[in-house]
Amino acid sequence: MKPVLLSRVLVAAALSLSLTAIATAAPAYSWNLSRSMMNGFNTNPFGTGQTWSAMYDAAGSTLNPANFQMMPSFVPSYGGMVNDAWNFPASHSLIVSVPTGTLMLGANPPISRGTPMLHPGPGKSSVIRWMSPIQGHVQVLARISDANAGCGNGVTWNILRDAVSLAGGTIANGRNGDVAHVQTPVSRGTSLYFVVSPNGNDHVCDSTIFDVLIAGQ
Ligand SMILES: [Ca+2]
Repeated sequence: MKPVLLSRVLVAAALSLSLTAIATAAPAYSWNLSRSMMNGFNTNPFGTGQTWSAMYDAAGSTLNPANFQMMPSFVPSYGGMVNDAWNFPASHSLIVSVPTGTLMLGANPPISRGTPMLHPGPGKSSVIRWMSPIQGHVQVLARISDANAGCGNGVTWNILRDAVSLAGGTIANGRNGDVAHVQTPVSRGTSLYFVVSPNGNDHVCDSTIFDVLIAGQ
């Protein structure tokens, strides 16, 4: 092969390798609430890109995002338990939390480290927001279950896209659970809200597991 031709072949090969490298580097476009909590929960918003926020409904259980506010206080080892929490101090037990070890709540089954948990206050919803960094469609898979069957009357839960209800239900006290699978269009800045409300004003034993995976398309 002539030197000039060989040089062209090598340049073409190098360009091809370069283009291949660019084409295989894609963002994950998936958001796992537990993973985000475990990789840094002491800021609010939290998670890579700060897509998640711990919030509460300042007006009660209105399901109206205009009333949702950021949880103001981070409390490591909330209540002396292996459970880091964002809370609203003026409302007893209104928290968004994540166990930092195996969490025992009374005689209930142990709750694993990294399990997303919400506890509403008296008449006030606990809320997690995910704010979309992408334009497109997402699939949301969530499982909602009662973490404390020791007392109370269960909870209601909802998933909202901005002010629009995508899914919801009521979980009776005990170990019952619901599964939500929804698909929705999103724009950059669209919010999805994951809401746990006390089912009336009875908030006792309302610790609720809300496991969430969001996958973009
Ligand atoms: Ca309740």
